Amino acid sequence: MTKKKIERHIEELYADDPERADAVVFGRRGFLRGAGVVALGAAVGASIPFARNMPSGLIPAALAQGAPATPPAAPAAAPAAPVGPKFLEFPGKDKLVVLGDRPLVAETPEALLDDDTTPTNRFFIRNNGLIPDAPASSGGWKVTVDGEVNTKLELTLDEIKARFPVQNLTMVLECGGNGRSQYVPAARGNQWTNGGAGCAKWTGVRLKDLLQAAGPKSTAIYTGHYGADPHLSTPGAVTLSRGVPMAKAMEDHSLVVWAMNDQPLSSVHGAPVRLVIPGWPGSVSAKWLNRIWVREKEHDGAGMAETSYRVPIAPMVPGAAPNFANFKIMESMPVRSITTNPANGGKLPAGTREITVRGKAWAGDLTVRQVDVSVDYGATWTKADLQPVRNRYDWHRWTAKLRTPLDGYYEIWSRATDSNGTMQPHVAANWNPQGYGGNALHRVAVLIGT
Ligand SMILES: Nc1nc2c(c(=O)[nH]1)N[C@H]1C(S)=C(S)[C@@H](COP(=O)(O)O)O[C@H]1N2
Ligand SMILES: [Mo]
Repeated sequence: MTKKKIERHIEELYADDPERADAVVFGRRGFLRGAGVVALGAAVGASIPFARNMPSGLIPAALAQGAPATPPAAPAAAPAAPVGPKFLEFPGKDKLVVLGDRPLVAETPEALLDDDTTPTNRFFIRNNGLIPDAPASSGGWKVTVDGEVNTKLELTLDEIKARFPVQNLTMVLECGGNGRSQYVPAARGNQWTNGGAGCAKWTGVRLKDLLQAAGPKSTAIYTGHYGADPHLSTPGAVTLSRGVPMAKAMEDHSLVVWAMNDQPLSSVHGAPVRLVIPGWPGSVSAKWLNRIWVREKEHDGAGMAETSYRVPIAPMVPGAAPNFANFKIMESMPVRSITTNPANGGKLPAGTREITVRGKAWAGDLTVRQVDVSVDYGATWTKADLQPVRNRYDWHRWTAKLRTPLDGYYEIWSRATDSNGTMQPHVAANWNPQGYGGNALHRVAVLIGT
């Protein structure tokens, strides 16, 4: 085989059968050297200065799923073009990556999460049903609070705005399935990378104030949330109805909101009014909110049962059939960091000896204690500088400087540690059929001078 042929072969093999490609490149002893270094270097389009640290079993980020929209070109040995992402075309939205058309689901590539506060045009979209028609009057939209309360409330949005103190908070909203694409074997559902999250400024009132106005009875233990979005296929059926324990609903940061980034909510984000219950899977933050049912037991609406938004209590065999008794409701989201600059697949000028890296980190109900960044496959780590949060549930913005001794192919790895001391793992753990909790460290491929 000519060298050219081997190179092409390796890249195709990485696309088709990553495990075998890895065995070919690294050999049985797991060392990357000789022909392996050359072949892998050709496949990623550059020499790999820290090749000696590259662990066996690692599919280079440049070749892995979710890698650059424009993969680094290896001119002579260019592979068949990989199937690229499908970009969203939606009024008022940037080029998000479409994960599903019906229902509409689109994520934000990490590099588009570089803003301090995520602009609405870059904020991810997760619908389970159809987008309801805009109401004739936003102010006249009604929200009912009923169930285990002393006084059933039926308030219009205008009344909600007038009656309770207005809150402005910058908070992360994150889909429960964020990170799902990291699971092997593939988990069921939208294959989010890390882009099922954003951090916006929300304006509204405390859910607690509404609940207290209704007067929860001592039997009130859980909420059930309802929105006006029609079901995809069954007229009249409920699309999604999840809830939270009263203690979470009564937190100061659980809001009923009508504005996002100082603008009235857009239709796709739940106009005219939605919940934002930060830190927990986004599915509890009902859009097009029209009812909060206070329950005397754990809510049993659409999306509460079996393996939906639930994680295993004891680890299960990946790919095995689930035993529903071994699942508990997913509460706080796990710690996560992303590098937002440079972008994955980014190219930097020849001679760049230091990269300034920027990113974000957040940790569900917890805060982030530390973010570490590596440019040598985790052999050494540099502590990032964290900016303080603007309020609880804000994300931490971070920066770090990394030394890049030679031109070539690098991966920037970032990993965060939460306030309990739990760190992002190297690979997604606790496999579950619907792939919740995938929070492996983030890897970004960059090329210097090629
Ligand atoms: N009524 C209703 N509310 C909903 C949903 C939905 O399908 N219907 N999707 C939920 C899910 S799963 C998520 S992650 C967030 C996404 O909010 P966004 O589309 O504004 O980003 O909304 C939640 N609220
Ligand atoms: Mo979600």
